Amino acid sequence: MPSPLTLYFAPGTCALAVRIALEEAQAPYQLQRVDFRARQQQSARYLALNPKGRVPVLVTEEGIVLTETPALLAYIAQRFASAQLAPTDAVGFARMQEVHSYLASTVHVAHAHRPRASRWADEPEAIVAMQTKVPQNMTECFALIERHYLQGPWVLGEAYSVTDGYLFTMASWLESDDVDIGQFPKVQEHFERMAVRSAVQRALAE
Ligand SMILES: N[C@@H](CCC(=O)N[C@@H](CS)C(=O)NCC(=O)O)C(=O)O
Repeated sequence: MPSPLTLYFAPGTCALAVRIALEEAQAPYQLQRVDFRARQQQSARYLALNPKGRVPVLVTEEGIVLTETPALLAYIAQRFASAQLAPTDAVGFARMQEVHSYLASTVHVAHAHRPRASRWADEPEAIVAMQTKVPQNMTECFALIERHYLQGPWVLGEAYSVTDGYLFTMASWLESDDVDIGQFPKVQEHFERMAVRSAVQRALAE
């Protein structure tokens, strides 16, 4: 019997997007919770698995360690291809990667300036200045998503994909970033439709 996939995660993080994808794919997987309060992501044992000290990490059935949310989402979509969680044509797949790259490199980083501002500066005034800017930056990111990326009814159009759980995860951070999701009617409607999907509810359960 092959080992199930193992997802290293912490609640409230981008690992939720991967967990949603695993649930949607009905993949056999087990969870390993990383305790951020105990700084377990910086423990020698965890750093041996992921030297970046971040979640998510996905260990495949063959024992291969994968990191970076866009890579994990593409892997799950291809490994469980029958679940049809990603476009198979070249342009559709590239568009999915485009959205994932934007979420990972721009939206996630804009959000991280609130809880993780000390990554970028040491001076308390600089940290406060960066945190103060988060609502504006997140508003600009979601205005762009609303106008250009959310095709409807799902992010990539008619077909549901791993991208939907990724956008849902980032949209779930808006409230704590002091951004009213109601400014973005398509994002809000998508968020509400996602929240009632059974795979999403299973992924949110502890
Ligand atoms: N580029 C990575 C970012 C991963 C990341 O920053 N994860 C955060 C949680 S959302 C984390 O593990 N933070 C722990 C820390 O900063 O100590 C990805 O997209 O997977």
